Amino acid sequence: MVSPRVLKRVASGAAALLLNACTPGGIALPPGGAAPPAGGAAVQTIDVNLTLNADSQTAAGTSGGYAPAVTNVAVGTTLRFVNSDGFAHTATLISGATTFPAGSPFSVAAQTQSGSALSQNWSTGTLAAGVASQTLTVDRAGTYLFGCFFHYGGPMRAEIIAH
Ligand SMILES: [Cu+2]
Repeated sequence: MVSPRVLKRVASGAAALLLNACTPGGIALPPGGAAPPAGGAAVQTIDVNLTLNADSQTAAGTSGGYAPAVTNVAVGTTLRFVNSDGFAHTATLISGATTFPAGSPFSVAAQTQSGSALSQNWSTGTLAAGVASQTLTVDRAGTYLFGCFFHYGGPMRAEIIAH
């Protein structure tokens, strides 16, 4: 029997196919999900969805809009963001912060994709509905806060802990 969860994944894959003609700053998600990179390790996905991912309290402050709110990853692995929402978002590093700043820490540069390593400045750029981001290599242990350029006050912000 096919679970509702599987059906949802199939539906979002179909949405990605329909939308991938106009997706600056992102890459289309292939049907059936992302292929593992050379070396065989799976890509860990952070879900981007302000509609469905409720607020929660974390050590860094109020999180929301991403799932998990706190992602634990091992150095040497790979991450990516997938926008499962019906409208555009970014996931953008909040450089040097250990708690979420009260006001938006982002400039318009967040709307342009940058970076491929977690410990350096990075942003997914504007991710259209159904689109997956570039991959980020988890290159260094630490705590990394990030948020959405458009909905930082939503709140739309979360945390990655690399160890
Ligand atoms: Cu957003």
